[in-house]
Order: sequence, then structure tokens, then C-alpha cells
Amino acid sequence: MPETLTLYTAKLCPYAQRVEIALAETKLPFTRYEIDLGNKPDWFTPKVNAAGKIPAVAYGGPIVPPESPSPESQKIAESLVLLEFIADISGGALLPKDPVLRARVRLFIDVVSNKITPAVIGFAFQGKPVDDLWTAIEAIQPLILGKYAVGDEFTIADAALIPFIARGKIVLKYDIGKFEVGVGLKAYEILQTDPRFEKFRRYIADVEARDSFKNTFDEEYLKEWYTTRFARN
Ligand SMILES: N[C@@H](CCC(=O)N[C@@H](CS)C(=O)NCC(=O)O)C(=O)O
Repeated sequence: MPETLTLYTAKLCPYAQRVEIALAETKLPFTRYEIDLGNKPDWFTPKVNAAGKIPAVAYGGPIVPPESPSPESQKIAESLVLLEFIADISGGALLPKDPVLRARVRLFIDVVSNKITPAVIGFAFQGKPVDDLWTAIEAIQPLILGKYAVGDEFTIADAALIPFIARGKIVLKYDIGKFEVGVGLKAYEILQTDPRFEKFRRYIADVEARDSFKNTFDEEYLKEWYTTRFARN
């Protein structure tokens, strides 16, 4: 009988989607609990994650309602830690056995954290130049080794990247972000057609085609949310 696992998450959050994708890939049973980030429940920070952030997991202990987490369960946070944790408890899925490939997974994730994530957030929400995004994609593209990041098996490297690219694409496609009107659309056109990014595009299409992505991603919901958040006056 597997340990109980409750995931505290939110549809909005790319970090949380990483973990939802990993859980969907492994088919581990879990309870999903949506946290309203605009109105976090009082019990969440003291009882689940002192940092007040999702994603967070309660693992093990007795079966309890998600709103009353047991002191006996282990509370674990941070999306990248959780990706490795899920790979560990799934008994070998999502992380190759070969040490070289494991290193490649971690290198890929390092580039996601240090280049892709800041470039997507920077352009979409902080008024930073789109060129940073092109530089980041050029940095990660050579690291794509097969259909997925490190070969033909889907790994936590793919789960770490895709929520940010998918959200970035919404921001560009619907031209909703912290930039002048039309700038997002122009960038979307470049992303979708520039021969420089051909390999990256094919890779992203393969990851987005997986059920684990499709079933954890609500484009309409995100579009609505970004539109409200970044409405131009
Ligand atoms: N480094 C964390 C980042 C998680 C994070 O920033 N989560 C945001 C939502 S996307 C959050 O919970 N914010 C709530 C708050 O800061 O009050 C991770 O990788 O899990």
C-alpha cells in the first residue's frame, strides 16, 4: 500500500504544474488540493509550508482531509526537490539510471532555472527585453538530446521546463504582458517560425502532446488571469 500523498497546488503556478506533470507521468495516487493564492487558508503556512508557497506535499501519515494536515506526515516543498522526490518514490521513473544521463537531466534543469525561467518572467512580467528569451532558448536547444530533453524517455527535465514555456507562449500569443501592444505577437511569430528555433519547437510540441501536460494545463484559465492582471488602461 503506497503512502498517502497530498499535493497543495494551484492551476496558475508553473512551479506547481511541474509536480502535477511528474505525478501524472508516474500515475502515483494522490489528492490534489487547490490553494487560492489570493486568499491562502490560515492553516496552510503553519501546517504545510512555513514559506507559504506551493507546490507543497504532505507525504505519509494517516489519511486525513487536506485542510487538516496530520503532524505525522512529512511536509516537503520546492518544485525541483519534489520532482526528484517523485522520481525516487516512483521506483525509477522519470530519472535515468545512467549517471551520465542523470547529470544531463540536472544540467538541463540548471539552464531552465538560471536562463529560461528568468527570461520568460523577465519579458512577460518585468519589462525586460525579449532578446534574453532568444539567448536562453539558444542556450538550452543544444542540450536537447532526443525526442525529450535527455533522449527518448520523458524525465523530470521536461517537467521542469514546459510550464514556463507554455505560459510564455500564452503571454506572447495573446499579447498580454508587461510590454507595448504588438510586441508579444511579434515575438510569438519569431518563436513559431524562426529557423533558429526549429529543434526547440519540435521538442516543445512533443512535450505538449503528452497527456501529463494536457491534463494539467488550462490555457483559458491562464489567459483570463493574465488578461485581468495585465490589463492595459
Ligand atoms: N522556488 C519555489 C517557488 C514556488 C512559488 O514561487 N510559488 C508561488 C506561486 S507560483 C507561491 O506559492 N506564492 C505564494 C506566496 O508567495 O505567497 C518552487 O520552485 O517551488
